[in-house]
Amino acid sequence: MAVDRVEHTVTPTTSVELVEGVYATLEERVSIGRRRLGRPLTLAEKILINHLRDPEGQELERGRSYADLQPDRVAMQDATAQMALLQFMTAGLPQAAVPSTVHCDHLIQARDDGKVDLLAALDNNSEVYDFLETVSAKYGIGFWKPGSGIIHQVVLEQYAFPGGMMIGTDSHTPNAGGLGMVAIGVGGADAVDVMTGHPFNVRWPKLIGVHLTGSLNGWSAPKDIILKVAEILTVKGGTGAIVEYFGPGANSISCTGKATICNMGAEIGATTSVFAYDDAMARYLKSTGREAIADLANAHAHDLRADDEVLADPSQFFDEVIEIDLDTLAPLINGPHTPDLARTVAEVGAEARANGWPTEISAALVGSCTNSSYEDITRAASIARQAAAAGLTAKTDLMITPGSEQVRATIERDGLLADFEAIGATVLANACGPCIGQWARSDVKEGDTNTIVTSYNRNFPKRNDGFSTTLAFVTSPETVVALALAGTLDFNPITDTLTNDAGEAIRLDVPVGEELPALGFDPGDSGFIAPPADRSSVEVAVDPNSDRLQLLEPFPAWDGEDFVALPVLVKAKGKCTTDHISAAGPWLRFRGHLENISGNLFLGAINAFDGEAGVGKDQLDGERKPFPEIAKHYHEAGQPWVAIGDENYGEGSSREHAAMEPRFRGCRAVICRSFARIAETNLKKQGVVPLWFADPATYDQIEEDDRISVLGLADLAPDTPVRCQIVKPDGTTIDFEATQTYSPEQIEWFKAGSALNIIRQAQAG
Ligand code: MIC
Ligand code: SF4
Repeated sequence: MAVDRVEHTVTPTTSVELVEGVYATLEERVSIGRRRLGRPLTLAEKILINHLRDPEGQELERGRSYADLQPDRVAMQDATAQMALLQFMTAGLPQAAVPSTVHCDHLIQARDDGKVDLLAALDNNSEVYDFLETVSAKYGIGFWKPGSGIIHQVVLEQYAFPGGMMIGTDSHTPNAGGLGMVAIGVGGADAVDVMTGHPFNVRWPKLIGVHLTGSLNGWSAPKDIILKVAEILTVKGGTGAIVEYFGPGANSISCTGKATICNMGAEIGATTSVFAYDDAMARYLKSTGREAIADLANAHAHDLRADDEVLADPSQFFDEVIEIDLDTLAPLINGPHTPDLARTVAEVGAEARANGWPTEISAALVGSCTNSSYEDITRAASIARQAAAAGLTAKTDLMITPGSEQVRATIERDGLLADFEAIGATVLANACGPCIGQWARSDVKEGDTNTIVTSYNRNFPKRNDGFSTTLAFVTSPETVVALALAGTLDFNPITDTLTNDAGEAIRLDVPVGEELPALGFDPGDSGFIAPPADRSSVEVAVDPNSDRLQLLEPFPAWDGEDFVALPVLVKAKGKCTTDHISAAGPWLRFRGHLENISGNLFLGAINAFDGEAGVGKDQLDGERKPFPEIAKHYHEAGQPWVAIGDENYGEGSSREHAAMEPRFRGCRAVICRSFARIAETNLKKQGVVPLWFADPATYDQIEEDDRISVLGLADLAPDTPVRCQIVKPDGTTIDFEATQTYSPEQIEWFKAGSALNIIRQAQAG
C-alpha cells in the first residue's frame, strides 16, 4: 500500500482543521454504513465506518472481519515509545504520517515528593529522554516532557475529540472514550503501521451496550460503574468488543468520569469503550480551551451518538446489553490480584477477615490515568478537608498523583493540595508512579503480607511495589481517602465513624466535587515541545554501549519449516498477564534495550509443573533455572521453543516487549486456552504464532519433558485449524488441533518474520 506523506503540524492540541476533516465525511459515511448494514447504527459503528479505508468495500462481520482503519492520531508513552520508535526508525520514513505525540510519564519513580522525584528522573533517565526528544524532533512528533502528565490525561485535555479515532501504545488509551473518541490501545508495531501511512488493522468488533439509568449519588462514583461492569463481564468478557454506554444515567456523568469508565474497559479486555457526545463533553471542551471543537461537535451532534432506534431497542443492535441503575449502585472495591473481584465497600472488611487478608492498610494511593482529574481530586479533597477540620489525619501513608501539570497547577491554585497535605498526604509527580511499580517503598519487604488501597486500575501481584505479598484493592479516590483516614479496610464511610484525638466520633459527609474549575484551568508549565520546522540536522543519538537503548535488528524470515519437537520453555498456570511475562517496575529501565529487558522474560509466570514463579527446567542440561536464563541458553544454542498458556494470556498491558522478548529468544509459538487481544496481535506482528487449544483440556496433557510440534505451517490459512503434536519423552505422540485467528495479511507477517519486515521491504523497494 502506498505511503501517503501528509504534511501536518503537530501542535499542543488537536487542530480545528483535523476535526473539520473528520466531520466533513461523517454524515455521508454514516449513511453508507446504514445502507450497507441495512439498519440504524450505534455510535461506535459510526465512528469506525467514518475511519475505514474503504467504507464501501470493507467486510463488516462482527468478531470476524479484519478492518483497515485510518486513525486521526497516535500517542505513545515513554515506556512503549522507545521500542515503537526504534522500530519506526528502521522503516526509513522521513516523518510520521499522522499527528503523533510522545508522553514522558512512566519512568518517574516515586520516592520523596513530586519535585524531588522529577529532578531525580531527569537525571536517571536523561539518555532515554534525550533519545525520545530527538527522535520525536527528527520525525515530526510532538514531545511532552517529563512532568507534563500521564498520557491519557494529557490526551483527554488536549487531543481527544468526539467522533475521532486514535491509537495509543498503552492499554488505557480508551480513556479518550470519555470524550466520545474511539481510542484503541495497541502495541508499538501497530503504531508504526499508522505512522508509516499504513492502515490500522483490527477485528471488526462485537458490541456490548451498557444502559445506565438513574444517577450517581452519595459515595458512589464513576469508578463504581466500571467496577460493576468488570464484575459482570470478568477480565476477558470484553475481548473483541467495544463497550458503548448510553441511557439517561450517562448524561449525569462528567466527561472525566466517563473517561474513568472507558479507561478501565482495558481491565475487561475490551477493544475500547465510548460515550456519546453530550453537554458534559461540551463543557469539558470549553473548559480546556477548545470552544471551537465544541461548536463543531454541536453542529454534528446527531451523528455523534447512536441512532434513536438503537437507543429505543438496544438489544436488537448490541450483542449483549447490561443494565445498571445508578440510583442503587453502592460504592465498590475490588481485589486483590484481579480487577474483576468486586464487592461493596461495606462488605470488604468482613471478607478480608474471612480470607485472612490484613484489614490494616499500609498505604493509600490516589491518582493514575484512571482517576486523577480535577473532579476526582475535588471529591477526594472534600473528604480530606472535613477530616482536617475535625482534627483527623490519615492513619496510613497517603500519596496523591495529579494526572497532568494542568490538573496539578489548578488544584494547587485552588487550595486542594493543601487540603491533602493537612491530613499528612504526600503529593507525587504528575506521572504513573506507583501505579506501574515506580515506587521506592521501604516500609515493607517481600514476604510481608500487607494491604494497600488505590484509585488505580490494575492490582496484579507485584505491580505497585514489586512485592508479591502486597494485596492491592482498587476503589474510587474519595473512598481511598476515607479508608486512609480509618487505616483499615473494615470501615464503611457511609455508616461508620472515625475518632479524633479529642475522642469525638466523626461521621464523614458525602464527598462533593466540582466537575470543572470555576476559575478555569491553570496550564502550569505545560511541557510540550513541538518538532522543529527544519528537522534535517537533528541527530538521533543511540550510544552503541548503552545498556538502556539498542538499535533493532530485523527478525529473520520464516525458513519454511514446520516447528518440530520443540521444548516447552514455560507452561504457565492461571493468570499470565503482561506483568508476569515482562515485569515493569525496575525493568522499565530497559524498555529500549531488547536484549537487556529479555532478562525478565516470564519471571512472574507460575510454572504449572510445580507452582513456582519464574523458574523451570532447562531441557538442554536438565538444570532448574530462572526462565530468562533458560531462554537465553536456548537462544545461544539455536534451540527454538514454545510457550504454553492458560486463559486470557497476555492480559493487561500493551507492552510489545511481552512478544518481542520471546521472539528475540527463539520462541516460535505460544499455545493457550485463550489470548487477550493486544497480546495476540503483538505476537503475530513480531512473527510468533499464537495458537488456541481447540480442546482446552489438551493443556492438561502437556508434561514438563514433553516437546511440541506445529505442523503444516506452509498451509496456514484463515479459519483452518493447525495440526499439532505433543511428543512424549519416549517418542509417543498425542495429536491435537489448535485454532488461530490469522487473516491472509497476517500470514504474510509470519512468513516475512514480522509485520515490520514487510514495511521495510516496501520502503526499500
Ligand atoms: C500499564 O498500565 O500496564 C502500562 C504500564 O501503562 C502499560 C504500558 C507499558 O507496559 O508500558 C499498558 O497499560 O499498556
Ligand atoms: Fe500509567 Fe498506570 Fe495509567 Fe498505565 S495504568 S498509563 S501505568 S497511570
